[in-house]
Amino acid sequence: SGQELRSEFQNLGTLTENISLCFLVIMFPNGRIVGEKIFMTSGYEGNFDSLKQRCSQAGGQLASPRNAAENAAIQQIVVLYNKSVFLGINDIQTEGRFTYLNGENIVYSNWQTREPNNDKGIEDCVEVYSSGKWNDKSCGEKRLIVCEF
Ligand code: 293
Ligand code: CA
Repeated sequence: SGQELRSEFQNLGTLTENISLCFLVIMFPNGRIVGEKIFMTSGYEGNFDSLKQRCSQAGGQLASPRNAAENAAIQQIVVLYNKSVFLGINDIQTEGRFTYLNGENIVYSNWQTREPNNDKGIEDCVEVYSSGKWNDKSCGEKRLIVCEF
């Protein structure tokens, strides 16, 4: 009947409102939305391989900012947790050529002055400081996880 249809639509309305509310609660304070991307941390800290695996396991990938707005969102999480993060960017394959996890050369960077310096010849991963600036760092160090979805 028309009345039954109306009440089903009302149920759908309250369902989407509840889902939206759950989303906002989860996004505060662990996530940031930038355009089509969502950046999210779980608070976990580990080395590059461990972070990469965890993001992938969750159906996302390690944060890979492609512009200043995306980098600023990651920076906000670094500041909030007071912990540097590792990006989904490295020069493991070819020293000095930084790529995303799919092997594509990076299209955006925000290096700190005098970085990347490949200090001691062992720095192939990229950490983000609370300033938002990047430093190449040994992939074996432990940093905060931020995934993108
Ligand atoms: C050297 C010189 C420092 C620099 C550091 C980092 C290590 O110790 O100025 O901050 O390397 O690049 O990743
Ligand atoms: Ca460095």
